[in-house]
Amino acid sequence: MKRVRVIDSHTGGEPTRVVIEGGPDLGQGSIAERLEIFRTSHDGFRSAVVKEPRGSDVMVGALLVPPCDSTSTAAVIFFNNVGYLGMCGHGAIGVVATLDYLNLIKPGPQRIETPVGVITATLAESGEVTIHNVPSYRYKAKVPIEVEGLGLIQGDIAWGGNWFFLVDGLTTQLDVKQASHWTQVATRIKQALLDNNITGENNAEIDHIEIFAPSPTANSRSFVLCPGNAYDRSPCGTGTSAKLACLAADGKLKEGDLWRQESIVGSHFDASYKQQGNQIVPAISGRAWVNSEAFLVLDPRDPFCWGIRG
Ligand code: PYC
Repeated sequence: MKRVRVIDSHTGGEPTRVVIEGGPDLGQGSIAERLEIFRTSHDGFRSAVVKEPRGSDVMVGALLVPPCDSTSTAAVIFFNNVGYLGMCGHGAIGVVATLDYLNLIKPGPQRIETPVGVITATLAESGEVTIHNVPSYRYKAKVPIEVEGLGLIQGDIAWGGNWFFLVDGLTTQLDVKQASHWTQVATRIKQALLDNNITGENNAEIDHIEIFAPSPTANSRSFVLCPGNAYDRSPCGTGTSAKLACLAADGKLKEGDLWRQESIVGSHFDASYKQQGNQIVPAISGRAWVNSEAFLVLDPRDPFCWGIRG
């Protein structure tokens, strides 16, 4: 019987479950090596923490591991219902809110290691957190693709800590009541990318799809499909980073100017960027709220101890 201490929060409606104690020992290697050990030797722990019956398809897990660099506050591996994420913006905001809740940090900048690079997350006295994400860039613009039920559409491919396909102009309205419709549309776009071997750089799978529409209260509203086919309730920190990279590449947003991204549930991230060569460093601000503290009980006699797989 194993007890795993977790703290749950949500960032703009999107949940993060931070594992505080009871996680697997992943050794002392680089964070990429530890991610590989997690994936190959402890994948049941991932599904036990985030999948039903303890979690849900929407839940993102965050395993805190000792940082490689002593100046870092933490190192974190994010995971979900189907695997592992490079970075996770809403999740990083959730981790910082959790460390604040535990009185482990004070307001100010926190260096956080992730499998795709180091980010800085600055906690304000108000509780707002600003992530300076990994450098982000547009890889390809206006990529045409034939999608079942949509015909020929086009989208940009961009990196924001995960790979995104960004589609504008499909609709003038994104309403949460139509979330299952947009899930189907985005799933068909993802399938078309796979079928046509359209990838990110170095053949990386594009596992996040973003659909944009106008918003009366923000610069843009988005629907974001995550790898396990759940949609992001937050505006997606890595997705907003990818969006900024496209806006910067198109000359539509100047360095330092504010971009307010709204999610399909109506939550917001405020964002801006700094140019770094031909990439950008996005700054994404939002707030997470701790809403649960618990011990998960992993009893191997339970037939669904490791989650409902599939
Ligand atoms: O906020 O970057 C994000 C994110 C990725 C997947 C879910 N949320």
